[in-house]
Amino acid sequence: KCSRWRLGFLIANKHKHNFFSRGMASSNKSEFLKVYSVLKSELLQDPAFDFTNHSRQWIDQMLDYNVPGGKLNRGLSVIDSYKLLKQGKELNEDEIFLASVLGWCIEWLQAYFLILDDIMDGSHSRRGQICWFRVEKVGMIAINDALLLRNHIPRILKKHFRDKQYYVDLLDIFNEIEFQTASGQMIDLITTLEGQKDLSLYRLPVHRRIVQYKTAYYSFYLPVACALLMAGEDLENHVEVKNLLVEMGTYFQVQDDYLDCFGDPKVIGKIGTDIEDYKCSWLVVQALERANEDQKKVLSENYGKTDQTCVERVKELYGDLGLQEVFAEYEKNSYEKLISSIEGHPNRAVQAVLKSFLGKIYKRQN
Ligand code: GPP
Ligand code: MG
Ligand code: MG
Ligand code: MG
Repeated sequence: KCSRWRLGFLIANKHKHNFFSRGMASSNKSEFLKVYSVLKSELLQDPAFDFTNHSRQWIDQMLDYNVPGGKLNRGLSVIDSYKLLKQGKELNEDEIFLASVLGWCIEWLQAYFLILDDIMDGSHSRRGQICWFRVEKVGMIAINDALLLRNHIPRILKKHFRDKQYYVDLLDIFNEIEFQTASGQMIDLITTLEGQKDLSLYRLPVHRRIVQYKTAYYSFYLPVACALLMAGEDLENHVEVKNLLVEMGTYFQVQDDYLDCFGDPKVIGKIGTDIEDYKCSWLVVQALERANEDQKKVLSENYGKTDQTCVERVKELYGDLGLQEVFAEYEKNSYEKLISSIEGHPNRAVQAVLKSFLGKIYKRQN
């Protein structure tokens, strides 16, 4: 279903699209990448393990393949958010470095999730390259690599934050959010199991719960929570900000569901699998809400099949039901609602953080 030609094409276009970002983000990507190199070399000299050349080389290549090749929005957002929270005050090099380290911890978390998610979803490509577990000689070693990435996070935090008074809060937020994400992934997976018996279970509240947990907390709340902790804030005083970011993260995952089907694989760097995987995607939920009995029959006969004619039949139905327009309308409404909630927030610096986030994702193509 995913020809060599298509993958080759994806790889050829990787650099054209993948290192692209926009919005008010002022953080410097090349400075951020320098911190990646620092963290990598620390991990490759971790005294808790007696590395051989072979094992060191494996980790080195595994990190380069999986950690830095995405849009880096989550990681860069920690720095941007921290800068905005400290408005007016000059940041020293040390503070920028520490915010970058936290940003990388989120990128490490994301790399760990994506390796496993691609196995679970049976995906073929990611960030313009073949999924790690599909690389020759990797296979199921990818599962252990994911475990190592996950274990790198507390090691990085210990090395750089153990003396900070917010150290324990950092460890706690990473643990909490990993738990929420894994729980979201669980409901994504078990909903699929139920849906295969009864497609009518795929409704908006079910979808909302899945995406809130599997995506919104780690992608949107975590970067800001890290910045708030570094700025000396107590997270309990920022429940409003959290709710707003979870809303934004929900919108972000709806975009992901949309792009899975309608995005350009060369730009999103991956080939969608939601239709084949019988996923409770935003698109199928919208389709079920609008379909007549005949169209529902088309869905139940074609959804969840790997056969490309079935996939095409589902896509055609999405077109007939005007889902591209439905999405455009949803996108516009979400943006307006989010902007007005943001403007209702009493703190100007926080408003700036949230607007910069929203600016980065509104109408994104990748
Ligand atoms: C995105 O879902 C969700 C995750 C990457 C979280 C995974 C969580 C784990 C505990 C493994 P998705 O499958 O729609 O993402 P994509 O479209 O990028 O594959
Ligand atoms: Mg996936
Ligand atoms: Mg998934
Ligand atoms: Mg997806």
